[in-house]
Formats: sequence, C-alpha cells, structure tokens
Amino acid sequence: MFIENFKVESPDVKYTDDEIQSLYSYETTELVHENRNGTYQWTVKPKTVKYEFKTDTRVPKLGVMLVGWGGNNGSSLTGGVIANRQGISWATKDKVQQANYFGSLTQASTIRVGSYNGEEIYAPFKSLLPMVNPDDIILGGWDISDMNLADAMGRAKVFDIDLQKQLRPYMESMVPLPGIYDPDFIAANQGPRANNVIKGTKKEQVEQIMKDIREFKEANKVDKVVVLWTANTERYSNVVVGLNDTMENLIASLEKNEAEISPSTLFGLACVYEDVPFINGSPQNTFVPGLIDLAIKRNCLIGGDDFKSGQTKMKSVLVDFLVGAGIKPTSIVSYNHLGNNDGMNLSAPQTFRSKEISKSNVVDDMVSSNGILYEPGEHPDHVIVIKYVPYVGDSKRAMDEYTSEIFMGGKSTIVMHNTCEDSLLAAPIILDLVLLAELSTRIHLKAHGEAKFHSFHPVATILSYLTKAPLVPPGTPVVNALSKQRAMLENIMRACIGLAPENNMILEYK
Ligand code: NAI
Ligand code: DG6
Repeated sequence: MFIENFKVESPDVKYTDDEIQSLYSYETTELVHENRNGTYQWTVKPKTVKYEFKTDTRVPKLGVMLVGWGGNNGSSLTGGVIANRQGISWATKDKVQQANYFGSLTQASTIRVGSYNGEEIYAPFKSLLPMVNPDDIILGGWDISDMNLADAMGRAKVFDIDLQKQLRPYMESMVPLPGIYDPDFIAANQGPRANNVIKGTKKEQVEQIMKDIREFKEANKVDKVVVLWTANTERYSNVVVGLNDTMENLIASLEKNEAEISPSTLFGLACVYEDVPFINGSPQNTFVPGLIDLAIKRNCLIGGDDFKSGQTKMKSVLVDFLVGAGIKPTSIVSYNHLGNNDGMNLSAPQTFRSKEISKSNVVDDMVSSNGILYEPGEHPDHVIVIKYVPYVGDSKRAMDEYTSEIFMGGKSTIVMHNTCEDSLLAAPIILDLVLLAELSTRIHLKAHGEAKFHSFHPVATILSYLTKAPLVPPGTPVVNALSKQRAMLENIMRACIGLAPENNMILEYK
C-alpha cells in the first residue's frame, strides 16, 4: 500500500516551527586486533553512539547553475523541469505522454515505512524530509557555446519533436553565460563550438564566475544556489607538489596563471569562494588536493565524480550480487558506443582516459569484501571500451560481458545489452544531486560528547549513490555497491526523523 506522507511520534523526535530534532542511537561495532596469549585475535564489540540531528525544515527557493547548460544533459534537464512545471503532455507514436520525473531517486522512488494489518506500507522517498520541489528550481548556467536552450534542445535530438515544439517558447530566451574554454583540457574537436568564452587570466575568470553567481542569485531572488559541472569531460590535471597539492599552492598557482589549472577546477574555486555547493558530474580530477583542502577549510560542500547513470549502475548491482552470492567474477568487459557530443569529445585519448579510470574502479570494494573468492591484490580483468558512432546520437548502446567462476570450476557468462537515451538517464540524476546537496546543507548533527552541532563533512559522501567514483574525505572508505549507497542515504534521512535503519528482518512475522 502507498501513502503520500507521514509524521513520526516519538519521545526522541520533536517538530518545531522550523526544525526537526531527533535523538538517535547509532548501533555500530568496534574492532580490536590484539595479541592474546601469543596469538593475534579479532574481537568485535557492539557499540552504541548517541547522536542528535537537527534538520532545518525551511525549504529555500533554489537556483541551480549548470556548467555546460547548453549540452545534451543541460538542455534535457531544463526541458524536463519546464515540462513538469507546466504539466505538458505530448503525442508519441505509442500514446499521449505526460511529463514525469522517472529515474529520480528522490522524486520517483519509495521507502518502506512499516507494516499495517499485514500489508507493507510505502511512502515517497521525498516524504522523509522536506525537500525542494524540482518544479520550483530556477535554472541557469554557462556554456562555451552561445546557443540558446531551445536550439540546444534541437541540437541534442533527445526529446520528441511534439514536446520540443511546446518547450521552445519557454527556452528560446534562455542563453548560457560565457564559459571558460581551455583547448588543452578537452578534445580538439570541440573547438568549433567555443564561441562564448570568458577572456582574461585564470584569476579573472574565477572572479567572473563568482560575479555571475552573485548576479544570478540577485536577479532571480533565490535563497541558495548549487552549481553542477555537466560540461565536457576534461583530461586529468597533473597533480604536482607546489602547484595544486595544497590550498596555499593552488591559490598561489592561480595568482601565477599556471596553465595546469583546469576550467572545472576554476569553477570549483569560484564556488568555494562564494560558499556555493559544487558538484562534478564528469570523471576528471577537478577536485585536486588543493581544492579539496580549500573546501574543507571553508566548510563548503563539494561532491562528485561522474554521474552513475546506466552501465556502471548495473555493474554496481550485478557484481555486488555475484560476489555476495559467492560467485567469482573473473572478467568484466564493458563496451559503449554513442554518437552525441559527449561521445565525440571522448574519442580523444586523453579525455577517454578520464572516463576509463572512473568506470574501472567501480568494483573494487565488492572484490575486496570477499577474501574467500579473491587472493589479496587479485582483481578481475576489467576492460572499458567507448566508441563514437555519430548515427546513433544520444541513444547509447551499452554491452557488457561478465564471466565468473562457479561451483567446481564451472564458468558462467552473463551478457547484457542496453539501448537508452543517455541524457534521459543523466537528467534525473542531476536533479537528485542538487536536491540532496541542498538538503544536506540543512542537516546538523552532534555525537555524544561533542560540544556543538556541525554540518556533515564538506566532502559529501551522502551523494555516492549518484556517482561512479564517489569523492570521499581523506581516509574514508569508498563504497560503490549500489544497495549500500542507497541504504546509507535512506538510513541517514531516517535517522533525522528518529527512525531505525531499514533492517528487513520483519521479526514481527517470524
Ligand atoms: P555535451 O557535450 O552535450 O554537453 C557538454 C556541454 O558543455 C557542451 O554544450 C559544451 O559546449 C559545454 N562546455 C564544455 N566545456 C565547457 C566549459 N569549460 N564551460 C562551460 N561549458 C562548457 O555532453 P552531455 O552529454 O551533456 O554530458 C555532459 C557531461 O556529463 C560529460 O562530461 C559526460 O561525460 C558526463 N556524463 C554523462 C552521462 C550521461 O549519462 N549522459 C553519465 C556520466 C557522465
Ligand atoms: C560513454 O561511456 C559516455 C559516457 O559519458 C557515459 O554516458 C557515462 O559515463 C555513462 O555512465 P554509465 O553509468 O552508463 O557507465
């Protein structure tokens, strides 16, 4: 059964005019590895830590600025939000289609609330805590191409033509602000697109972005802004001692107009200086150590990297299932072809390499979780291929072959084929990223013994479910398994309203 919303009644939860306060018992374990009578032994001790959570329930008017606004993802997200806001429907060859937010965890998924008269009760994920309604988001942003969003939507060839016709009047007047173009960081084939660029030194470019953010905020009277990079994949920046390894060195390098600071890092710097959350939806190492350092010092939310949209999402489910079932994946071969501008940009070796890295590391935590199947340091063969095939446009083909060792030396091969518009997978993920980033800035917590409430760590691991290569604070384990990432997000939100983590035990029926 489905319910729209609910309220928690508990001595540990208090709803005030502008806050939800909860007292929460975090059940965890403490591990001890010690020498007892000459042999090392592991001991596990259950441990309970009391936490207090405070969630500001005042939902702000939110502005979202996209870097790469005129790209396939940017124009598809913009059209999708407008279509939902305006209640637009359009004729396809199958039916009359209504606008929706399918594919968005926050808008189109549910959580289990409990059992009632023997029936499982589910409520919308977004009913857990007050969140911005995506229909109310004010969109803006930058692009190195000056094409207005209506024409950009046409260039993308993602939406049905009847929908495009209806969206055009809303999108014609939307024109991206000039972006930061540095041909050294993206493929040479992007040159002809770059007719809308900020001139000047890198420091002047950062100052211009900061000014753009302030002006956008003022012009649209928004309370908060989130900036998200959905521009071209860049090559990796070289991380060099003295250049970008610390906050001080990165700032000094900016003053010196050092060539090795990428446009995405410049956007990141501008956002951190403006105290605006910044999320990277592409695979490159935008977050060089100096930028992470600066964000931590200024307590500004950063998150990334690389949207986890299709093939990788499946991988982080399938490999988790296989390894969890005691089956040993030994070879994973992932092949893509696509014909959009992203595919064209990725046809250059240096940008492809960024994508290859982020797509390759996604099974590491699952493999290292099972020392019965894998020797220390052993890893399945894992190969990533991406080819540019213009004819298929945004409709990406993903083919995957998983070979595993099973019982008594047997082999099992699973093959998957997915055909899907890439931007229609990415757009709802962008929405979730900005909505959850905004929400997480309204949550404060305090563990027993801590004097003051504080926000989450500025490196937002809470967004991991949505990214291929989750950025984590130094020394924090990276979790790629999709079910664990979702459980982390849901259970943290449940903690904010004093609910226990979903444990699936259903003891009441045992
Ligand atoms: P796209 O090529 O259609 O759009 C990128 C836009 O960024 C273009 O309009 C380009 O002119 C603009 N741009 C490039 N450099 C810029 C800069 N420095 N400043 C401002 N604008 C700039 O690509 P698409 O399909 O929208 O993808 C965007 C990014 O998202 C790519 O990096 C892609 O790898 C990443 N991504 C996409 C996924 C998907 O499912 N669609 C999944 C994972 C990541
Ligand atoms: C080629 O792989 C294009 C890419 O930008 C992908 O669309 C993107 O990385 C897809 O991610 P996933 O989650 O399908 O591996």
